[in-house]
Amino acid sequence: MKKQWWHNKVAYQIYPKSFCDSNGDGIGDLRGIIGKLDYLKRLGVDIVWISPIYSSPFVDQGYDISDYYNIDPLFGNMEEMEELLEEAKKRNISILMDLVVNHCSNQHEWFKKAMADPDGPYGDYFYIREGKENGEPPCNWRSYFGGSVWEKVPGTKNKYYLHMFAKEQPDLNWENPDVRREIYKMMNWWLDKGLAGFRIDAIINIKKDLTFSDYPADRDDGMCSAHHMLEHANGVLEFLQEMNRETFAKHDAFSIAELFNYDPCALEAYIGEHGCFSSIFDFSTEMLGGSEKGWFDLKAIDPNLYRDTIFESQAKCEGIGYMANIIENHDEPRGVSRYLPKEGQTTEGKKMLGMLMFMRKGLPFLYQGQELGMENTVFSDISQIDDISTKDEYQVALNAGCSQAEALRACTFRSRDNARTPFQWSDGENAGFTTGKPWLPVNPNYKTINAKDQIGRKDSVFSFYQELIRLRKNPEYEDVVVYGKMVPVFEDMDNVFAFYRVTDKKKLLVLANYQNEPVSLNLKEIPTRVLINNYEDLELKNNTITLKGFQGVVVE
Ligand code: TEU
Ligand code: CA
Repeated sequence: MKKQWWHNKVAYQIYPKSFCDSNGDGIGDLRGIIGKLDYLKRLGVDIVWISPIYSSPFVDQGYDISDYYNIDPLFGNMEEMEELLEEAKKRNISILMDLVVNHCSNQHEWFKKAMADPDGPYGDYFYIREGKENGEPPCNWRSYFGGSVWEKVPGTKNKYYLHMFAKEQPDLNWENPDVRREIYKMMNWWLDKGLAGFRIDAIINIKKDLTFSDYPADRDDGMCSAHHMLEHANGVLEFLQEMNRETFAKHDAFSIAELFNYDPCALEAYIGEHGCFSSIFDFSTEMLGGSEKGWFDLKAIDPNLYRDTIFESQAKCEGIGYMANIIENHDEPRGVSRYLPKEGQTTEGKKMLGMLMFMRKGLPFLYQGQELGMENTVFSDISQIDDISTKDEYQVALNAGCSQAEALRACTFRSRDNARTPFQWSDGENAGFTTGKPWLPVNPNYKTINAKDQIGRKDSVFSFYQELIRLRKNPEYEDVVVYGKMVPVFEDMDNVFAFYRVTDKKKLLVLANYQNEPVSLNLKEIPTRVLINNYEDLELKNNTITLKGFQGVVVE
């Protein structure tokens, strides 16, 4: 694989509303981020992706953009953004913004003009179609956030516009070259400002099945999830190659896509040497346990399945491209609450999970608070939920016959708000996140889980992540940690997650005991050095290693 500047880096996602509030309005902001750059540096972060900070009515927390050229006043202003870029540069930190161009906000001027004159030039910036003769929407696709993807154009007899997500997020018509030109212009404008690149939102959706025809219903509502449309939409790569040519390539920018439901045969076209993106997130484990029925039907994730899924995903991209590894993001529950069995949700278990993420091949992409072992929060009532998606899934669960208590339990476990609670900086008021009232309640466990307690404490989750990062950057091990081939071992042992990382010169063995019971493993060679260990001690006799419950080690 051709080496790239970002391969040996460590990336970090900031969810700006919940990171750090500098002015006491209860909402995180740019000044707050600037003040925490040294914290990120101390952890060892090189690349930071900030979720949307553009002007927005916040129907979907900034993923509904009303002006791509402005910073929302909630977060600050353009001068502060420029200051952030400068301050980050001083610390060798690259900044990525979120690129949300499948859709914009219904408050964007393009959409307002389109609604004022659906047959005029701006009407063609969106997908506006005639409804069926009986007045029903053009087809039966269900949006990702529930209900039809079609919404009536006000003041028309039978015209609808398309929205894959909320009705306040109308989809942009990528078939229209003017739209593409406008988008590229905006991207280049930001890249010229000194941005290192973009994280690209929901991008597979930009290509539609232009027949807009009905599909077989997959729920009692007579509709069919919009993601089925993707199987019938051909040609997304042409748009993406053009986007790469017109923007990223010109700036040597870093681009990482949120890519779901893609054709696996096209992996090379996405992230190969001449691919249209630098990288994509590996979401293979995020998909586990999912159900067409809804969140209420989620299945628990077994450690063996977790392991096998990761091995499979690694094998798929070996020699093709370099994916980014995560255990969580702002759309997911906290990884430690989801991928560790209850008895493993301890400091050791959290470290083990972090080790497995950092030691596999790919770019480690931390989500804010992961480095502290932040956990899912508790919700006692649906009214405490902010997230548009959770609200919909709660309704889906009720419609399917769940009791209110069942629906709440299912949806809160999966809720995106778990990851969106304020960052836990200290055990002080509001976890040190704000001096005002936080926009989303702080997780009550902040007294025991917070940065102030963990920074500098040798046995903390934070210090362990620092160690993992130091190993990745240690000149002696960098090559094997960054590029070493991943070779599974002990795969037929239940709850043992183990693999080699191998180059011509070095061989590391990563071992994790994903259960409470100790396990003894007979190794082919006697380890020469222990590089990472989430416990203080390690039982090693000749070539037999005995791991305690949820113990994880890296040995040479
Ligand atoms: O997510 C796209 C997406 O397809 C899902 O992960 C989605 O979040 C999920 O179905 C809802 O539970 C991206 C963003 O990451 C997400 O925050 C936005 O809501 C979405 O796009 C729309 O912009
Ligand atoms: Ca603020």
